[in-house]
Amino acid sequence: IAELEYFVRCEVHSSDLNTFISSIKRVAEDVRTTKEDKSSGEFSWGYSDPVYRQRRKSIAEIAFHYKHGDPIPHVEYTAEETATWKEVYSTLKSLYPTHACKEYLEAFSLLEKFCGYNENNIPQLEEVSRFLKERTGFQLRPVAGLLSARDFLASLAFRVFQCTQYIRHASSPMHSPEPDCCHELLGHVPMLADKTFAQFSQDIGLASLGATDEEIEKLATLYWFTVEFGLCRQNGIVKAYGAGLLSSYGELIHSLSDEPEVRDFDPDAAAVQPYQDQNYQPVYFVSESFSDAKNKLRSYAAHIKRPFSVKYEPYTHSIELLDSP
Ligand code: HBI
Ligand code: FE
Repeated sequence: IAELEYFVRCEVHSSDLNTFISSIKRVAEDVRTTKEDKSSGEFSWGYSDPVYRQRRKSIAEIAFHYKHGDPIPHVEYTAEETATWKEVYSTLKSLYPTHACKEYLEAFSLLEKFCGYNENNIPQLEEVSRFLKERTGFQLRPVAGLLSARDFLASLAFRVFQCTQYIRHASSPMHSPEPDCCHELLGHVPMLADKTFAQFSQDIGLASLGATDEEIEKLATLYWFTVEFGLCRQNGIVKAYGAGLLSSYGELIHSLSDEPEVRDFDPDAAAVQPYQDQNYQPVYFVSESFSDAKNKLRSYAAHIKRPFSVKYEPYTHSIELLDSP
């Protein structure tokens, strides 16, 4: 804006210079908003809605003040937010019986029974976190938005899943450019209730500790093609287990259609496969089972060069360093 103003002052010599400058400022502001709306991170599709921005700010406060071990504060969702949830929930739910893997379906029905999952209620993170802790030891931690891959993966090593608590803007219920509670609660949570999948997730986290930036990049890509967009074969039929699929009506259908290329899961290939974050994936990886995926990931992780090896100590929830120099 300062540059534009300088340019205008040099080039324009009219009596209504100030009017002209304020119109340029408005254009510049629009350009800035549109640009930021396209990127993810702290800017969302509701960026130009002041009420939505204020709401995001107040829910973010919960995450900023949160300390490990605290109960996660309850959020009183508005009628508009619950209506957005209802649209997402009921639309996606109609696809699950045919498109989701059996581990997902089993956990989903437990969440409906015990955790307030239904189309008229956005489940509370505290209740869901207590459920997961009992099932697989995973706990949720409220987070305000996207973290770096290193920070995000490190918490998985401790069976902590960083979970957003706000919901997408009401203007586009079936699409969100960033994670929101629909993505976390419908995509990630049911899978984290499965023992083997939980172990797989923790193993990616453990592999990330002490890894170089290049290795983190590869692990984040591996995470993308498994935890976010993974497929698996069950009784000869391909089903979805990735959270990015199970929280997106369009991509869930696309992933199981005959459009995309589908390859057998191989961590070495998945870790370097270029991916799409603006469009549907052209390639997916299919695992034979979660224990097969976990074993393949473990041998992949064993080849990562690192200054130390680590072991998770489940009794104290801590990481033990092995053969450190
Ligand atoms: N941050 N809050 C949050 N949620 C995610 O799902 C997430 C993240 N940061 C990075 C990330 N996911 C992945 O893209 C991988 O880089 C690990
Ligand atoms: Fe996710």
